[in-house]
Order: sequence, then C-alpha cells, then structure tokens
Amino acid sequence: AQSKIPQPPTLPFIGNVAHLDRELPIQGFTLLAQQYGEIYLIDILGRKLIFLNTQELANEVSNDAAFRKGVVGSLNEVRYLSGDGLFTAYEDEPNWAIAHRLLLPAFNTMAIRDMMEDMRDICSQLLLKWERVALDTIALCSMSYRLNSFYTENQPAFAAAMTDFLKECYIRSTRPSFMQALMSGTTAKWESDAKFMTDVATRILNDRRENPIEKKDLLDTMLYSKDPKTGQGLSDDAIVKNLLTFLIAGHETSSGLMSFMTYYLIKNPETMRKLQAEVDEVLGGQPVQYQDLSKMPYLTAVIRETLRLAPTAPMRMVKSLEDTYLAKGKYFVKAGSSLIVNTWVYQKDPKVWGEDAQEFRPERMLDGKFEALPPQSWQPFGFGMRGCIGRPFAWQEVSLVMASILRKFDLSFVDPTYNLELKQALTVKPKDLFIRAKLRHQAP
Ligand code: MNH
Repeated sequence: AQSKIPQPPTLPFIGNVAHLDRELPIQGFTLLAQQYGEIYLIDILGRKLIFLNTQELANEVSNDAAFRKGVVGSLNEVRYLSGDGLFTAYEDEPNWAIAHRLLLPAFNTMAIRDMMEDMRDICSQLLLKWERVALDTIALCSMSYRLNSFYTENQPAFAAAMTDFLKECYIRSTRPSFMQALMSGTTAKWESDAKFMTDVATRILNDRRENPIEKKDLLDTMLYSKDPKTGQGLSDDAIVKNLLTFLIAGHETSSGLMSFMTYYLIKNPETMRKLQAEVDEVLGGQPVQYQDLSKMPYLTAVIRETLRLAPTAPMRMVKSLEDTYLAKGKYFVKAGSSLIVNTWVYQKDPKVWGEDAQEFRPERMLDGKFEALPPQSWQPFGFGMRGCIGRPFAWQEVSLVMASILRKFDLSFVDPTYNLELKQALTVKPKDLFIRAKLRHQAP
C-alpha cells in the first residue's frame, strides 16, 4: 500500500526550520529519525529534503542508473572555492569526467603504496613532537629550563582560512537569502578566505610548472596527463580547483576519523590492549612498513567500526533522475527530488547490526562477518561513480598513523570522565577531546 512520506508539522514560510539543530545538525536529524522512522521529509525555506534512515532505503538509492549525487546546501556553498573540482562538480560538468579518468589511476592502491615514504615522514614528525613533550617537561620541572622543542604554533594561515571558510559554508546554507544579503562583512571574510586559499594553490601550480620535479605526484598527473577518452588535459583553473578539493575532502574526514578512533580506544581499554598486542606482534619492534598493514585484521576492524558509528562525512545527497517509488512501491518520489542518505543514522540500523547497534564492538567486523553484511550496510565513503576517490589513501594514512602511535604511546583522557560530544561543520568531529600520550614503558 502507498503511504505519504511523513513530515513534522511546519510553520508558514520557514517550514521545518525549527526542527533543525543549528550547532549540530546530525543531532536534530537523529531525533527526527527516532520519531518518524525509516523516512521523513523536511522543508527548509521551501527546499524539500527526504531523509533515508535504514540500510534498505540507502541500498535502494545506491544506484547510479536512477540516482545521482546532489550538490545543494552547504556543498553548493563550497563550490565557491572548489567549483567543478571532483567533489563539488554537478553531475554533467565535463571537467568531472576528465579529472575522474585522469586521477582514478593516480589514487589506486598501487599508486598510494608509493606514497608510503612521504606518509611515514609526516607521521614521524608527529611522533617526535610527542616524544619531545616528555623531554620538555622534565627539563622545565627539574631545571626550570624551557627547551621549547615542543610548542603548539598558532594554526597555520591556510588551515585557519579552510576552517573558517567551511564553517561559514554550512551557516550560509541555513541562512535565508534576505538575511544573507545583510551580512556583507561576513561574506567579505568568506570571500577573502577563499581567495587566500586559491592564491596559495595557484602559486603551487605556477611554481611546479617553472620548477618541474622527478616525482610523479597528483599535481604532475593533472599537469601533464591527457584524458584517454577525449585527449584533453585539465585547464589551470580546473587543476587549482582540484588541488583545493583534495585539501578540503582529504583533511577533515581523515583527521576526524583518527580523533574518533582515539576516543573509542580509550573508552574501550580491552580493545586498546588487543590492538596494541596485534601491533607489537606484527611490527616486532620495527617502524611500520607497507607490508605490515595487511597483517593487522584487528586494526582494520577497529577502523571499520569507528567509521560505522562515527562516519565523519555523516550524510550524502542524491537526486532522483525520474519519478520513482521507494520501499517496494510504498513511497512516491518525484523526479529531481533531493534525498539524503543519512549515513550517521542508518549505519546504526538495528535490523542489520542487532540490539547493540549503538555500541562500539570491532569484533562484529571480523572473520568474514563484514563481507556477509546486507548490501550497502556500511558506506562511510559514499557510493559508486561519486564515491570517495581518496579511500585507499585515507586507509593507508590512518592505519600507518594509528599503528605508529599505539606502538609508542599509551593514550588516556585528560578528564577521565569525558564522554563523547560532537561538533559539526562540513564534517563531524569529537568536541573538547583532550588526551594524554605517555611513552610506553616496554616500547620495543
Ligand atoms: Mn573522500 C568523496 C568520505 C578521505 C577525496 N569522500 C567522498 C564522499 C564521501 C567521502 C562520503 C562522497 C561524498 C558525496 O557523495 O557527496 N573521504 C571520506 C572519508 C574519508 C575521506 C570518510 C577519510 C576517512 N577523500 C579522502 C581523502 C581524499 C578524498 C584523503 C583525497 C586525498 N573524497 C575525495 C574526493 C571526493 C570524495 C575528491 C569526490 C569524488 C567525486 O565526486 O568524484
């Protein structure tokens, strides 16, 4: 039988804006899912959004033939910076297809493997920094001497511009246009953040063109490779937009994942011990090598479980290409409707994960259980042609960094009573999570 898609009561003009949580959108959407179930519609200033909250519905719209990525709301605001770069391109923009074909091989598992040395370089800087904390502390406490080998610098200008820009993208998307028009100062700051980042990326591009290097990295691929299908290369403008895209798409998501993983490990000491035991056994006292990563199934399970409970890209949006029905004919959906796959909610679907769906239990990802899940039960990297191109990159980076940290340090909360709180801009992260890292005594 056919049903109307439920909608919370609306107010004139603003629709369901009162149901939004400005600070933490996923919280508002989770509450609505608890109230309305598998599907609901909300109206934000005339924009209708259909939220999908179960594995079954997420699976139905994970179909590139019938649904395509929707670039609306805050993602559409990010376009001011990254335009038709991979992440924010509209479905029919030609530069998406060209960049996708050029870059897919550059992001595959084999190519990422060649980045291991660079990744280790950056990772060891973090480890050294943390190790120096102990040195600085003993120097200051025992001889009142500040070695200052470790200090938190102010956030670099680029990172600050990125954070401010993305946060404002989200706020802009929830602001009525008459209000937006009044906020010229805020808009000017947003525009100048974008200009600053664009200038940096342009300088990197020009610098590389004038001073070519041996190494074949992603920038090199974009500068000199030709699309096998059309024979076209990428324009300078398209290259700059994709450089900015990597910085946006590749930064907050991975760092948020490492933060959530740290939280869950400290909160679950048994898991931490098991993981450290696996790391110690596989590494045998040596720094992490590429080959080690495939020998750590428990590490894989912990990352999977973290991304299930806390997908840092918590939702994605698709548009229906034609009039269609969802849930075996139950709900009618017009062509061009905006549908939100609510990854944050549906990856905790009790029908898939059972009564303990809300709990952190990496064991559920082991021994073939992950592979046997219903289709699309776990989708933190999106789906299909517009799925994450950086997935092997992120996986290798996070595995390397977390294994390296756990090999050397024991982690704990600064506040032992800390419970997870969230903050959200384009991505979700733990809020006010402060940790201690103590060198492990018997660190091999
Ligand atoms: Mn990533 C798309 C999640 C790391 C570059 N990424 C996506 C999407 C999700 C996602 C979800 C799909 C968005 C949508 O449907 O609108 N990405 C992640 C997560 C991590 C991540 C959870 C880390 C953990 N992503 C990275 C890294 C890079 C990257 C690292 C780059 C080095 N991601 C992209 C790009 C796209 C994307 C580029 C857009 C691909 C496309 O649309 O063609």
